[in-house]
Amino acid sequence: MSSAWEVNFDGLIGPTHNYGGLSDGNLASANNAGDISNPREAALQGLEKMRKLLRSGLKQGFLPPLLRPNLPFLQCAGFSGTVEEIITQAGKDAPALLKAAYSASSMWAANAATVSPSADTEDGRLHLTPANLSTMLHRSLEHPDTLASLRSIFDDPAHFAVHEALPEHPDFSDEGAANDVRLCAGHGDEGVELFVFGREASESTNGFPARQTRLASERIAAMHGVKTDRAVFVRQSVAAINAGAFHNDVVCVGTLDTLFTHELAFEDKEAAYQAISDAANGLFELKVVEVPQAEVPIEDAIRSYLFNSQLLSMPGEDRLVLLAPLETQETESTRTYCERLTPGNGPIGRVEYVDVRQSMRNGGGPACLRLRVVMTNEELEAVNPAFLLDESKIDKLQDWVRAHYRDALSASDFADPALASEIRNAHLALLDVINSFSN
Ligand code: SUG
Repeated sequence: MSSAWEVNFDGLIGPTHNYGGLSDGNLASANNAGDISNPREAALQGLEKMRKLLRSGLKQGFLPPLLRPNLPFLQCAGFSGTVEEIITQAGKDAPALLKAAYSASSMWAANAATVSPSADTEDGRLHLTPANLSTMLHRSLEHPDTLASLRSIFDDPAHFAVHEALPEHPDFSDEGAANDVRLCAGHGDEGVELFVFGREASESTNGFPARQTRLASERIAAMHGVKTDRAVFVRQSVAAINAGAFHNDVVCVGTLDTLFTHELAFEDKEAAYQAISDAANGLFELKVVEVPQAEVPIEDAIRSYLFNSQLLSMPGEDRLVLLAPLETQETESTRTYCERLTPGNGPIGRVEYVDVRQSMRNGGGPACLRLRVVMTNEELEAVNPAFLLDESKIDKLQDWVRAHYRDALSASDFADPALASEIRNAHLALLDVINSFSN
């Protein structure tokens, strides 16, 4: 087995975290719309989750929050003048656009990009493509800045290829790694890349939006040079999308040779398992841990985010650990399921719970908050070290959060231009913190 690490790059939760109700089909976002958020608590919860993984011996990185409000977007939408004038005018004429411009949605790093580790690609480089996130207005604003961020982190073309996002058209709707699962024997070995789509490019669907097209997944796999017999394209079930699984990672997670999935995640589950097994031929034997609808109804899976957990191979443990949100422990069917799961002989040996409630109330669990990047030792040497964390860097980021974040925020605060300058100052201070990490 060639050695490689799974590095989790978490989105550092930005100072404008708020409950905008912006995501149709995401029940948590709709149910908590208009509530007052606590950006400080949100960011501290996210950083504590990163600390927990570091302490378990895993490698942890971060992606900085994008600067908000997104003034270039407001300018393109016809607002002009000074920053104060743009914000005041947008607050009066188009509060919905101002809310989109203020969204901190880049925190959900699982949607930042699709990642193909070097073991899977024709040219032996690690490939990343930012997701165009074209289905939701507020999320479609992320990719140009995400591209810049990824290019500054993965900045050595000998090892990394960071592509531009796919064209912004509904035919190419792409939501990144949230709809992908990579399966393999060991992280450094060649793997199978499972791409889950909700619709064909030309298809219009009823009910909640299907945010990923098959065409988008296919073009990314081709662009990354994933070998055709190792790429699998599977359709997400309409039932799952309409129950609120706006990304596949709300009903399915996998790592190494294990796929942990709800019975209703895929349109044709037997065909999906068979296609993965066929693609894994000669590499590994697929283990499927399927949660029956009779034990955990899909509504409970979505409410509790059982599957939006991080499935981790921890140093010194021979079975996998499921890092689930506290809501999974508080929902009876999922708690009972987890209690029964671990004493068995299966691949998941332990469940731990983590508090990311602020993010959860917008539909983002532990798995949404991280982008998994499998990296070899040489790639780790080549990556920009400022974005790889140790505990003292986490302490410094927490100090920065405590100094600059509000403990209460709502959309009604956005029309005040003073908030924008407060946020800008916070970002300038963050740049200083990140610069200090490079030295
Ligand atoms: O895209 N929520 C995000 C949640 C993303 C979760 N990511 C994964 N499943 N990987 C979304 O729907 C809500 C923002 C608001 O309503 O203010 C939001 O964008």
